[in-house]
Amino acid sequence: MFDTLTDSFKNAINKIRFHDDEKALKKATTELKKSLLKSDVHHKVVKELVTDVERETKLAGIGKENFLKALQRKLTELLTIEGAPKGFVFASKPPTVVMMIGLQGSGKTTTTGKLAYFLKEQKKKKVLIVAADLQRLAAVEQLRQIADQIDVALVADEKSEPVEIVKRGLEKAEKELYDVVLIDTAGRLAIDEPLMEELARVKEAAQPDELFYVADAMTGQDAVRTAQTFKEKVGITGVILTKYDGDSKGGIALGLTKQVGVPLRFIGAGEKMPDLEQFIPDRIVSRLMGAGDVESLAEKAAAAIDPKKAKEMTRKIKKGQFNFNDFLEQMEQMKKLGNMKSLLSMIPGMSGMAKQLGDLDLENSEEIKQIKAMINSMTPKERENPDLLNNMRKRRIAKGAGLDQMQVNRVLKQFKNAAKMAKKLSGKGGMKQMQEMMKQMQGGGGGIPPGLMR
Ligand SMILES: Nc1nc2c(ncn2[C@@H]2O[C@H](COP(=O)(O)OP(=O)(O)OP(=O)(O)O)[C@@H](O)[C@H]2O)c(=O)[nH]1
Ligand SMILES: [Mg+2]
Repeated sequence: MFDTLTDSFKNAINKIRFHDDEKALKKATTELKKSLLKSDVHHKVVKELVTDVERETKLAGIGKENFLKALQRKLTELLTIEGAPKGFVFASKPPTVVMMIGLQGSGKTTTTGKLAYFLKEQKKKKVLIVAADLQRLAAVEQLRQIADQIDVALVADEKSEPVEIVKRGLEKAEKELYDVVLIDTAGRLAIDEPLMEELARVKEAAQPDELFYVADAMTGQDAVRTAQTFKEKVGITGVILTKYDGDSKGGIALGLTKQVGVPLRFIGAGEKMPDLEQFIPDRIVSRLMGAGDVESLAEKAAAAIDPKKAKEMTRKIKKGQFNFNDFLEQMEQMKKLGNMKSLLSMIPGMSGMAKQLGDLDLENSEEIKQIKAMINSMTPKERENPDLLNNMRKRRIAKGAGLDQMQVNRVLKQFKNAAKMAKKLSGKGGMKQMQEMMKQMQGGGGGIPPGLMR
């Protein structure tokens, strides 16, 4: 997710040589400055960052470690507003009421769904969505589909009007003890008075704990300017940047908090419901510096993986009994974890690997499609016992899946190898083997040793 930025920092860090001197430091800061500007970080932010890091490194003594420390400190400072909330914060008395506001097409409705999904799956909260966009005809229907998909309650009525529907939603939340109420509002093409007036009325009725400004990251510095205007006119408590997976160079995330004076709280990087991440400064800084974000990874995994099932799976793998049903179940769990690329970038030292991986889509890759088609053509017995598959059965499965027998053989072989590998890794010394493998994959190049930053 932060590929370009992480690369900028890595390149600069590597410019500080073993024999450290002013020249090496100058080279590093020049490199940093150049690449941050290229990633779309605002020039004032870049200047401040580079000047401070340079000064602090000199004060502490020029060297890689001091440079890293200064950079880490400055980045954290840039992304933090003293006393402001980080990630999602619950009101002291439920329900926590959140209003989503922003320009047309910025991603309010999708992000409302993603946030509901995050709160339900990761925080185990009871969430209610209120459809207060009654401008656009299809808006309510769009939200209804999202709410159905993630199985979250919705208050909607096409014939009502925004303030009315918000009141109804709050009453329901009060009565039925919801933890969080998320209000999706209408967007406009540009900032205009009628929109601001409507938002002010909805705000008055909702008395929200949070007003999240949803901004499209691809609009670059425009996102910062509109956020400033919404802050002045309606008031906002946080910003959510969407479409971070697109062509955006990502630099906007670095300057936004400082520029707007309101913290960036979440980042959306994909169209699917799990593609939303909390923006917690020290974790993001760790990731930017190539040291991963083990905490977020652990949180995601803990929420998505059922410990009982995981235990059962490990037992099967150890006994070499991993079958096709288990495979399908694992795929379902993986889906809940969200985008593979962003997961990898949370593992220390793996950000380079995440980049090489490109946009691997677990659900839609050709191989996964083939495996799924094959599994669908199997009888329940065959799914449980891959050893049953003799030539006759393979021919039948190939036909049913629309593949030729060679493809079926190849997939089966891969499946068996993977099961064997998993068995090996789950045994004694498995963890060590895994680490060796990771080291080889990274090619030993360039990254900061994860321990260094702690
Ligand atoms: N790639 C990508 N697409 C996104 C992301 N967030 C939203 N989108 C897409 O952006 C488009 C607009 O999103 P909506 O959620 O409908 O935007 P909105 O702000 O509710 O729009 P209005 O209701 O018309 O004001 C949709 O096609 C979404 O799928 C994201 O993080 N990544
Ligand atoms: Mg919408």
